Amino acid sequence: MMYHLLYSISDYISVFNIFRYITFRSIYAMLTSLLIAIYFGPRVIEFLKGLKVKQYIQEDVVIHQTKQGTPTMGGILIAMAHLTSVFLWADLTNPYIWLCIFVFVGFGLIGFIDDYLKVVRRHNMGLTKGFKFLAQVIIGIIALTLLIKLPGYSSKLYFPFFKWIHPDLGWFYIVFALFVVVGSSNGVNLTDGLDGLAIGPTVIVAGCLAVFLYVAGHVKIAHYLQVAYVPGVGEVTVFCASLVGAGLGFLWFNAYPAQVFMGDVGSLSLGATLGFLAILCKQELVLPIVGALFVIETLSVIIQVAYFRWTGGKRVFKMAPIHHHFELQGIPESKIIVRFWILSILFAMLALSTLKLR
Ligand code: 57M
Repeated sequence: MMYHLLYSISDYISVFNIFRYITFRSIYAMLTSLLIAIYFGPRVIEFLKGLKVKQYIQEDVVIHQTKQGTPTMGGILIAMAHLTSVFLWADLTNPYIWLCIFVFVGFGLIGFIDDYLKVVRRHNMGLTKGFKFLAQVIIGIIALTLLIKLPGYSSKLYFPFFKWIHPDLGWFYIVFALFVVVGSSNGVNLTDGLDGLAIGPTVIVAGCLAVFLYVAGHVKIAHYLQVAYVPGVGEVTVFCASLVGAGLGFLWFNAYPAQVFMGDVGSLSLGATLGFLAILCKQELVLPIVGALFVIETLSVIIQVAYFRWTGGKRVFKMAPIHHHFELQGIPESKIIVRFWILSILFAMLALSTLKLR
């Protein structure tokens, strides 16, 4: 809104021309969501405490019993700060922005219902796995069908190291992209088991994707780096930057020892949004590199469950996802978290390097 208002008067006051620039608005979108999250954080936490929206910790999680009663559903704070900033700074005539909002809010609602049911039932069980998956698939299909119908967006698949290969998947692209969105959503959800463990890498991945989105939306830079040019998608950099700000603002309170958890309302929504952002800039195959931490967490669960079934009860890890394995080895929680962040930065650097590799 700020964009529309201030840019429209740039004809009379030339200094307002600055609002035309994606880079300028991205910086302010980030600062706005960051400050909103930090300012309203304590109020939202008190509000959640007042509603008794407290995390139920299973008795088997001995190491986490001290966290019993920590308010959850802090994803609401992320959503509030992020959406306000997007409405202020983004070009709301851009269809990609609306699709991002749809995915962010849609997956957030699934998580919200799941969290709400857990709170009402005072148990760690929310929606059934089947229902949650079905809802994720429906939201994903709607968003992706609308996306590939947009002029300028193609169903071609681009490879990071082999830039001359881009097969057109046609309608099958929706199935592939759905796997990316739903997989990413669940990957972040699985990672969200230690203070700041999910939001730190989420911020790093979003920051990295902001670069990819800017490049994909800039005809000259895209051609120079030989990556797919997607007209109009550069505007999503503003959305991405706002997500970074909201994430950092949430981290302010979720940092060890956490005053609030994000809940499924945060994790499902953030994960799906990251997947969708990678799809928008045609970096679906770079996402497993930049988000390798989420992939490792997910793989640790798959390996653990498969091995458990195959051997009739033996385990590869002391407990999956893998962050629990390190906890049970006696490594302090804060050390595991910071080390995972460091790995995440490393993966982001590797992903960015693919821009120059072919
Ligand atoms: C989310 N939720 C956290 C919080 C957060 C198939 C199986 C691997 C599924 C997996 C699972 O349920 N994953 C989904 C994990 C929970 O956090 C809440 O959930 C939200 C995210 N959805 O925002 O509201 C707990 O995590 C801790 N936490 C923090 N700080 C944070 O900032 O400390 C969360 C955020 C919180 C808090 O203690 O209560 C969770 O871990 O439950 N299941 C598991 O992850 C379980 N693993 C397991 O059973 N492994 C098995 C097999 C099946 C692979 C094995 O290794 O043999 C773990 N979860 C629990 N117990 N509850 C392990 C032990």
